Amino acid sequence: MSETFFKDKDDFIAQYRDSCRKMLGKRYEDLNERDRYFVLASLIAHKARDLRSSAADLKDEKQVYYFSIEFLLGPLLDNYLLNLGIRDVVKAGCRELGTPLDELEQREVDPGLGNGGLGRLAACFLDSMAAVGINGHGNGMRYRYGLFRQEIDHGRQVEKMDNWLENGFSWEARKGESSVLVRFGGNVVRHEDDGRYWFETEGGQIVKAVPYDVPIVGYGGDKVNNLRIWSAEPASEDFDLQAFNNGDYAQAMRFRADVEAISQILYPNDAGEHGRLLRLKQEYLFVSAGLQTVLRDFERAHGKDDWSELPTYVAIHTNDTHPAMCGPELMRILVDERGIDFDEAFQIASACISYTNHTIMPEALEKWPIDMFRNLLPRLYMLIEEIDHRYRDTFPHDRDNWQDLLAETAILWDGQVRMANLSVIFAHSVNGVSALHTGILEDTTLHGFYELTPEKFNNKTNGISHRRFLGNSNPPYGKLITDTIGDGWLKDATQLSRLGQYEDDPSFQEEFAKARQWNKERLASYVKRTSGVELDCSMVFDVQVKRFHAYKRQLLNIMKVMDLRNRLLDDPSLEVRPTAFVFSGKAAQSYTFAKEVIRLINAVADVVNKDGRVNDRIRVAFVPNFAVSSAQLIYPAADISEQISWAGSEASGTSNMKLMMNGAITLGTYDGANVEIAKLVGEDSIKIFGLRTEEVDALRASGTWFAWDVYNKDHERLGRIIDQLNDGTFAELSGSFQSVHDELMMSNDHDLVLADFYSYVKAWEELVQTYGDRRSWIRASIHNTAQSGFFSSDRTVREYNSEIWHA
Ligand code: 7GP
Repeated sequence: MSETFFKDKDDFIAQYRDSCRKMLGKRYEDLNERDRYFVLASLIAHKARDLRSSAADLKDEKQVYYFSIEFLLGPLLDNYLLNLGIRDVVKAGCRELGTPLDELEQREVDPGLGNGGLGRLAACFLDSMAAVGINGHGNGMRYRYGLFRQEIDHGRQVEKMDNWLENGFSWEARKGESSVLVRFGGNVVRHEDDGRYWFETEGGQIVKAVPYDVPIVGYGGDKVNNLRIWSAEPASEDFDLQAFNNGDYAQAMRFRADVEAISQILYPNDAGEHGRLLRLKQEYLFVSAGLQTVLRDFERAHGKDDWSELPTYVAIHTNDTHPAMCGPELMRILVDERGIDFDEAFQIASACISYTNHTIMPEALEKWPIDMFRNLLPRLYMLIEEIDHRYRDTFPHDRDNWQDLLAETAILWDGQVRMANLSVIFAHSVNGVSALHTGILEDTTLHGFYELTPEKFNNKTNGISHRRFLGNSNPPYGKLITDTIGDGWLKDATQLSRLGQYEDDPSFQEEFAKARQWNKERLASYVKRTSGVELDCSMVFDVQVKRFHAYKRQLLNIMKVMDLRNRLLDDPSLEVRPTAFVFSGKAAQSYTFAKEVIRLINAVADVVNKDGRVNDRIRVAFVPNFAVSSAQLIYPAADISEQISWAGSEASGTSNMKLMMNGAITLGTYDGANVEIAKLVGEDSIKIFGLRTEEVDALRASGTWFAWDVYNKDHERLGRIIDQLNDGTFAELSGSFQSVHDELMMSNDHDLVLADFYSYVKAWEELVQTYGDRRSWIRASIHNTAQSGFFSSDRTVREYNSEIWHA
């Protein structure tokens, strides 16, 4: 592969120099670092695009379209160099020219086109689909501003605009000629001719959806797929010419701004934005524009007559409910624009569409008020009403509980359009993202559907791109692995299991320890730079990095630190393995509780880190602005991976996989994919604590858990921590934590922080104790990596393909 791009290092240097002149009219020597990065990225992007056009998708092959409102790509340069097999040549060339590759990479923008797990999963799937040879393309949104940049001021999260396009994005190409029109609002008009009738929408707001394409290079470079992200612009025929011609520029500009607003921002909530008109517009924009393109490509390849062939050549995957309108929109195009009969159109749509659920949090199950929906998308609403009507009409009335089942599964209910129900009714396949989660969908969240159509349900345990999260993120460990078992693991992650035979090998262990140390130092210097906190690299690095959410229980973690501090102050001779607690993650702007927990962590950090009585044994760091790029620095440095959501709340989790792959030991509950990690690594290489799902359910059902009882009976220890939330102990930085205190107590410990507290603290203590036995700890670390091959997203997309997409 590599030779087709650059014959050798000198050839790379020659091409790079040439690009500097052609792109910026300057010599390499006269460019600053940012421009040097820009030229390098553009050169590689150019090669990737070339590769894509020369390897155009074989038209006889089935294409998978992965519809997702988020793709959290992260930096791409290093990933592309690895996938194209030119990382070494480029590295050597850059070094010789003057600016080392890793310095150039610091200049790269980290596109925040996603919130968290769901968006990052979509990006991992793109990498894996291309790697395993599936024609799999992304379809999403190009937000002008990505997820906010997080700054910390006096412990508080402050949100700043993420102007990620400021210096351009070398990897994208605007495809103006492939723009399509998308209509909002208007009136549906019925036409009739010769006994045949059809519908057309007239008027309303017409928006031009403009695609930007990002080539997705698969490992080995054999397959280059496409990610298409859409931007909204005023359609020329609809630009407010009247106002413009009359010289009312302000009015004309308002019109433009109104349209552009649709792709202006990513909603910063990872759980539900119902009720916001703009969000509904975003959802329809990328669904409608994406489907128009899909159908046009199908027609070009297969002609216009046989639409029953569509499912043979096209699979449409809907990533959660945000693209749920794929079903009705596909029907609208088939029925209104291609003259297909209603029932047949439904069959075709259903055979194409599949759906993944990513959360059981009730607040994240999307619902839209019917009025709003109907006004914005009148024709789509008509179709949904008709589908709902037929669903009710043909509902099997022979079951005792049919009325409950119908109430649970109908699309329209209580003045709302229920998007999860819409998704399930259209999809031929419905999946959860871990074995436990799929079970909960079947038994609880989507139980009615499971009773009616069990054959639709299946599990696809999540995965991660091992190339990015081990290969790119952890250079010394990656190199050690390659030196030991060859580089075949980059293509086939199951080869990591060969590390099994080195778990007890002293020299491998020593090299592993060195790599870990290097990663810790790299992280420590980043933490110092970004948060001011000094981390001692001989400490245990205990890491919890993810979105802030009550169910993920960052509060439980920081309360453990508060407890540790209390005990050290009471008994200075207490033996505690020196530990650095590292937190990172963002909270939705409007999620007050989660933001207060961030402030609490920073307040505890402030008190602990400067207290000479305890800071030799505990340190706390909050790393601001968690993003893919900082995540890649954190995972490789972790000794302990905190995965402590209450059992039954986390659909899967993926940071658990990224951390274990890098050799961290999981301290976790039996939740999400932790269950599967535990099964794979065995109990010596993971630490499980806390209530199990059945116990959580039973405790809640029993009505015998009272937070105030715990407080009263356990005043010495747990009660003391609860008091410290609002007695001023941590108030110096920016006040006390009354609202956290109240939320914990008034919700009667909804997230079982108190219920799991002792089990958690005990598990943590036992775990860090074993850190002292260096050899057995390192053995367990290597064992985690060796068992992590299963969690490559290559495996996940292969399962999707063989059981759902059949591409
Ligand atoms: C997340 C889940 O919380 C996480 O457990 C899972 O690993 C990940 O999806 C990928 O499947 N959910 C979201 O990020 C999310 O936005 C709301 O859910 C729709």
